Amino acid sequence: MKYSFPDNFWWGSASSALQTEGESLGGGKSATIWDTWYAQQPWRFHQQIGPAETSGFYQHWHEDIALLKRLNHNSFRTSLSWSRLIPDGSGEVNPEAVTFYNNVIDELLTQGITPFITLFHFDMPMAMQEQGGWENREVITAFRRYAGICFELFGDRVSHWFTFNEPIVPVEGGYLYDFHYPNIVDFKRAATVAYHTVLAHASAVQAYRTGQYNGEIGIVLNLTPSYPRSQNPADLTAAHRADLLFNRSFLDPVLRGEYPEDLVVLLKEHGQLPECQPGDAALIADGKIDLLGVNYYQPRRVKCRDSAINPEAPFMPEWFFDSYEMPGRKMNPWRGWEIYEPGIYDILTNLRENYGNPRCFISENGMGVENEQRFIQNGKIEDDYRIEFISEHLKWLHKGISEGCNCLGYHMWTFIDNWSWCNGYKNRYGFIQLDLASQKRIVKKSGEWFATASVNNGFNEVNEND
Ligand code: BGP
Repeated sequence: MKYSFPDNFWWGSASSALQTEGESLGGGKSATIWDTWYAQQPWRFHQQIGPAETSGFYQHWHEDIALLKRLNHNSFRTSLSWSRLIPDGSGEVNPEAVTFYNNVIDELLTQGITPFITLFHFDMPMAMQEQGGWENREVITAFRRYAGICFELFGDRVSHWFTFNEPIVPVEGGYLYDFHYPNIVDFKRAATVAYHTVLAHASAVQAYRTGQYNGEIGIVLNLTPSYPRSQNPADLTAAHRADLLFNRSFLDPVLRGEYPEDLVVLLKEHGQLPECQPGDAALIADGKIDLLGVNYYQPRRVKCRDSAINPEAPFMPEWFFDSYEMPGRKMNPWRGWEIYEPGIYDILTNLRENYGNPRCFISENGMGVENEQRFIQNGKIEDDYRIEFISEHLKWLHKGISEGCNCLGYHMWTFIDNWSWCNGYKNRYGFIQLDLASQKRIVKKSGEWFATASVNNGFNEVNEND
């Protein structure tokens, strides 16, 4: 193989509970913020499709795990649903949920697929949100208890745990940019939510260490490299600040056990620092991880602001930078995201050079495309664009590994077309096509390509891979 990967490289994909399970108010599960928001404002969701309409993993788990096997996955990440396992967030455990997750974990293991389990993937139980969500420190206590229950129930078989998936996203969506419930725009509250999420993460890590389970614990971060428009000092400062706010606000605490000094100074200067309590710093230091999941979809290009700030407008991250549209950039027009494959290499190199080369893997990478039916030939979606997307990213990943980066695997987003939050089923990401109405599943060309790459532990140039 021209691009071959280290032995035991993780080939697989990622998904999440709410985006696949269905039965969003069945099987003893209670509402998450998504169920509530959808009930209140269904028009905020593409084609008014809500979290009850999914690929139905709650019913189809057995068949879906057989499909994972067919795609030659040796590992697979999904999340547990807090509101399914502990419907009121902090009380009784739901036995039906325990049976369901035991079945899933046992079947994955039977099929030789290592389960990677996330504890929180955007799906705050409504019962916890009603208490203030991550703004309330009591929710941190409830999360630690939930995490401990998961470790006790499943830690004998699950040895790769992740506290959070992309914890900055609920901060951005729920407290800055209005794409998650509770649709607040308030930087200080956003900063508090981010800070408390770091504390919740560290608290769960502590619980894991105390229990001395046989495995490792980490977190999944969406690292979005900040590229300045130019080497002009004003552009460099803008990029540095965007990096502090969107990447290092989580990356530094989980890898170094502390916040970057520059970030603290910046927020202090603007009166946006969250309230700290004695013991927080020690807790954060205990939150250092064993394994980092890196989600990479797109770069962030920035330039210095060249317009004045409206003094009446709410304080926002954009006080420090403007987005920059690089001429000639390659776009995924359906999702509106730039495709920049070297970004994956830059992230890994940054981790190697500046963070002690931690154990890590690519935990999500993918391409959401609208109306893929137009690419059907002989009953199958011929998604050559996705094969190109994957292989081009894998080449840069391969280069990173060849230079010494400690990257252990590559998981694609996602296994089967799934419910994408406010975007519903608009952009499809799966290796497997889902017919939502009939629930029929058909493997796409990219799924077959990936299955071959996994078996070969690598690939040649795309057209030579058959
Ligand atoms: C990541 C999330 C996933 C998934 C993916 C695709 O940020 O971890 O849950 O949804 O992005 O993004 P989207 O669904 O917004 O197109």
